[in-house]
Parts: sequence; structure tokens; C-alpha cells
Amino acid sequence: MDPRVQQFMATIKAKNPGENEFHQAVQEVAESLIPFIEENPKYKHAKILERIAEPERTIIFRVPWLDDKGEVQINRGFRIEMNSAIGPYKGGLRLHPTVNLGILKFLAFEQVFKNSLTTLPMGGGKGGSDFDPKGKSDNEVMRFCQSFMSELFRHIGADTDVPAGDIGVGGREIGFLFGQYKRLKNEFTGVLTGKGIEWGGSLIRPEATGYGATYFAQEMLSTRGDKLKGKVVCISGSGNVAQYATEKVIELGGKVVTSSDSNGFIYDPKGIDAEKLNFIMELKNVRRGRIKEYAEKYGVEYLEGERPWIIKCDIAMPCATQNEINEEEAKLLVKNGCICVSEGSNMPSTIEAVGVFLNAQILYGPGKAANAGGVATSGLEMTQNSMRLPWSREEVDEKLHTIMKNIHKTCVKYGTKDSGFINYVDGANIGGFVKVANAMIAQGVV
Ligand code: NDP
Ligand code: 2IT
Repeated sequence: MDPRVQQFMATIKAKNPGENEFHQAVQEVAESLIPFIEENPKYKHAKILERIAEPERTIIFRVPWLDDKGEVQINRGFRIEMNSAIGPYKGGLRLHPTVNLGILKFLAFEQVFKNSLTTLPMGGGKGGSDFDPKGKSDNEVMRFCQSFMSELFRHIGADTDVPAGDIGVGGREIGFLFGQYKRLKNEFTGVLTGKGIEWGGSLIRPEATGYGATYFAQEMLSTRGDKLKGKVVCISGSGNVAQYATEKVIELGGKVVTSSDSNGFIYDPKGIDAEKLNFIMELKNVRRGRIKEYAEKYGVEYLEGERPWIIKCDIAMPCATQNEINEEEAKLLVKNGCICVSEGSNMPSTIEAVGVFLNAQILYGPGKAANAGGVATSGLEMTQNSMRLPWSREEVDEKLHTIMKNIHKTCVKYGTKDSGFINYVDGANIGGFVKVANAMIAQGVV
């Protein structure tokens, strides 16, 4: 490791003990930025890197709620307001038993760069709770969401901080959260994104992250004169991002052969088609069942406790969670002929796995660039809310597609090496940094 990075990371680790995912996210960015900052000393003098790694505000609160048996349950709620240099804090809420301060700080930190890359005026934030929605009734989820919002409402607002969905938070939860906010504030505003289409939501927002990650893969492939048509694609996860990545890959002529959840994955060598995808959507969004059922229904293989990366593919799209591709899996993917990785999830590859992809010089699109279509379309939802005018599906999809092409261009601008190789990690980190850093300098020492 570069000694300058090592020194910087020693301070980060000492100040944020035990927050491993946060250390990982900061280290990956510092490796790109420290050489860039040395060449651009104005950022060094203003201590931008040190400032950008410290949240502007961290809110931690108690979330008590009553379960269906009338018993009191207590969870912990968080909102990390990371950076507001270029717009209101913006980023999702995650409900998962693994949620802790370090995980949300890594997500909020990534969000700052991602939101800047979208070209829209959004700062970075993230929040959530260690509440586990699995196995809970709709009423329990509602009571939790109402209690969570009963504290969160005083910290957010359409011009202050605009949360959205992430793992465990989809349309149902956004509805409960929005209802409680509206009741407490007596205001109908665009304080959350991912809202229902009848009450201020944007068309294409549910599809946007998966579609965007697929558009980003298309852009990367085009730099090598290649396209998605005919490619075999391994996708992990079976939630929001995975479902719509699968839909767009199929539409563009690719063959998706895997789908997964936290218990295992299914391998369908004939490919998931539109009808099978509908089954997954109903299974996951309505019945809230396990992916194993797909294997039983279609008579394909189910690999319990395994991840899809052992299957030979041309393109890998991790769409489940952080650190879901380790070094061995990355090596196996490359060995099996994988030429492109487009990350739908946030930080799915470990630092070692990223190293494998970069050394092999395959097309590697990191999450903060490849999955930025979700938050970009949240930005478009905010615009429509401000105008009080909705756009059509086609309009929003076209804007999303243009934004993904522009993010790709930014990565090419800041990430192309003398050899011609495009390092999308450097491209996304530096490309996302510049606008935020310049805004921070312009706004003084705040
Ligand atoms: P969902 O809750 O809709 O789906 C999550 C999927 O990932 C499920 O299949 C889930 O399986 C699986 N998963 C979750 N945690 C784990 C785990 N620890 N190990 C293995 N599998 C796991 O979430 P999203 O699709 O919204 O989010 C997926 C990823 O995409 C996350 O990294 C998120 O941060 C990122 N992202 C989401 C955006 C959005 O707009 N929603 C935007 C940009 C990025 P199971 O059901 O078994 O838990
Ligand atoms: O990680 C992400 O970018 C999201 N979960 C979406 C955030 C948003 O505000 O739409």
C-alpha cells in the first residue's frame, strides 16, 4: 500500500474503531484520490479528504414498537448526514439485522461520490435500522415504520434530507414512512423518493437501479466494440435491483442464468425468461418466499449456501449486498472468461477482488458509477415533485439512459491510463470528488 494511504487510513481506523466496511470504502477512495490530491494541492491545503470522511451529522435513536402479540420490541435507528456541499442529503434507508453504524457510514460515504456523478444537485446520506422485516406481518412493518419516522421526521425535509429505499425498503415501507411524515408535519412534500405513482412517485424509479447498471455494462462493452446481445450473465440477489437488471438484460438479448437470495442460488442454463422473471417478482415482492422455490417449479439446480460466481459467464452483475465477491471468486470469474463486472449492489467486491479485476484489465464498473441510476431517478422524482408535473415512462427512461452515458464518460475522462486501459475505480472516485471538493472549498471551512 502507498505509505500516504497507509498513514491516512491509520487515522481513519483510530477515529472510527471497528467500522470495517467504512474503512474499506474510504481506503478504496483514498487510493484513487491521494495521488490526484498531490497533483492538485488546493484540495490538500483545504483538507478536503479528511473533511469528506467525517459525517456532517450522525443521528442515532431508539425505535420501540409493538409486535402482533402486544410485546414491546426495540430497534436502533440511524441517519448519517454525510455531505451537503452540492445539495440536500440524499440516500436510501436499509432495514436488515446486520445494519450498524459502520455499514451505514460506508454507504453514506459512497453515496456522496455517486450522487455527484449523476450530475444532479444531491448531497449524500444513508440511514436505516437493525430491524429485520423477514417474517414480520404488514402491520408489524407499519408500526415499525411509524415509530422510526416519529423520530426521523424532525431531521429530514424536501430541502434538507430526502431518504429512499435500499435493502428491505421498497414501495410498502416508503408508503408507511411517507404517511407518518405527512401526518406529523401536515405537509405533502417530496420528502422521500420511491413513492407510489398515485402519490408523487416517478415512473421508472423502481426499475432504475437495475436498468442503469445494465446501461452501464452496455457502455463499458461498447469501448471494446462489444455488446450485450448473446452474452451469458450471472446476477446475484432477487430483490429490486436484481429483478430489473434481469429484465433489462433479457430485453437487450443477454441470457441471465442465475438468481439468488441469502440462502443460495438457482442455476437455469436455458436462461430466465420474462415468464420466469414474473414468477420471481411474485415470489419475492408478494409472497416474500425463498428463491429455492424457483428450482422446484422449473426443475433446475439449487445450490444451498453458494453464490453464483462459480458459474461460467461473460458478465457478472452482483445485485445483493456488500462483500459478496471475494478474491477467490473474482479469480474464478476471470478464469472462466468473465469480461465485464457491473455492480448493482454497493461495494459487492472486496478490495482483493477489485485488485483481481483491475489486474486482469477486464471491464470493471464499481457500484458508485454502475448503480447510480437509482438515485439519479430519485433526483428526477424530486424534480417532478418540485414542478408538480409528472413525466412519462419514456421521458424518464431516456433521461436515465443519458445520465448513465454521462457517468460513463466522466469515468473515461478521469480513469483512462496512458496504456488506454480505463480504470473505472479511479474514474468514478476522482470524477465524483471534483465537484464536491470544489463546492466545499467555495463554501469555506464549514
Ligand atoms: P432488496 O431488499 O430488494 O433485495 C436484496 C437482495 O439481496 C435479496 O435477494 C436478499 O436476499 C439479498 N441479500 C441481502 N442481504 C444479503 C446478504 N447479507 N447475503 C446474501 N444475500 C443478501 O434490496 P435492493 O435490491 O434494493 O438492494 C440490493 C443492493 O443494491 C444493495 O447493496 C443496495 O445497497 C444496492 N442498491 C440499491 C438501490 C435501490 O434503488 N434499491 C440503488 C443502488 C444500490 P434475502 O431476501 O435472502 O435477504
Ligand atoms: O444506494 C443507493 O443509491 C440507493 N439505495 C438509492 C438512494 C436513493 O436516494 O434513491
